[in-house]
Amino acid sequence: MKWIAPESSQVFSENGKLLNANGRYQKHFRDLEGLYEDGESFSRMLPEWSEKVVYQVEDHRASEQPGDLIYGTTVMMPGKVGNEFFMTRGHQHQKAECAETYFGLSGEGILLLESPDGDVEVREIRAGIMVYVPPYWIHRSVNTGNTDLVFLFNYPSDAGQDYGIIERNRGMRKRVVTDGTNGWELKDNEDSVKFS
Ligand code: PAN
Ligand code: ZN
Repeated sequence: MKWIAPESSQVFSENGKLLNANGRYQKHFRDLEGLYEDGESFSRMLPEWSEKVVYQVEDHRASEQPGDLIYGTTVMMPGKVGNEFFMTRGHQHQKAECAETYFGLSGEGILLLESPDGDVEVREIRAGIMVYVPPYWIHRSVNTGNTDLVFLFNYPSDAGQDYGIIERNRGMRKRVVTDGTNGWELKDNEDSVKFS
């Protein structure tokens, strides 16, 4: 048996840099068409925003062996499309029984969670807060602040991500919008097929 070597990684809280990352990807504004309720605002922003990186992920993957772990960081830009805060695509794990942890490094945001029964939960993400994503819950992070939101995540190597579940449900049941002052509030997504 060839043993996987232990490793340590330096993580920078302000910009999410993970020094020994061996995986990374970026999401541009243009990649997120159809995610936001206000399609007109999205189209209006497109010329200026199209090529901007709205979030990026760096991770460390030692192996794909069941039982192994992937860890990494996400950095999300602040901003809104209409009243709705910038967010990730969101997903359920392909192996839905796989859990995950998020740990806030800097900025302010929330993790929006939805159970298979349609229960919605929200947990704050900010420096020093660990959020546990239980098996089966759909999860999406939202930057509700004015600065980059940076967090660390950790999940099983064989978990995978099912992005189609949110599309099939025509969105999560709740949207995260400005409350008109400096905060956020949840708003029903009337398009959601599970909405009742
Ligand atoms: C995270 C997310 C990451 C980007 O690593 O994948 O924050 O969000 P989307 O995958 O929804 O675009 C995670 O939850 N992994 O399982
Ligand atoms: Zn996940």
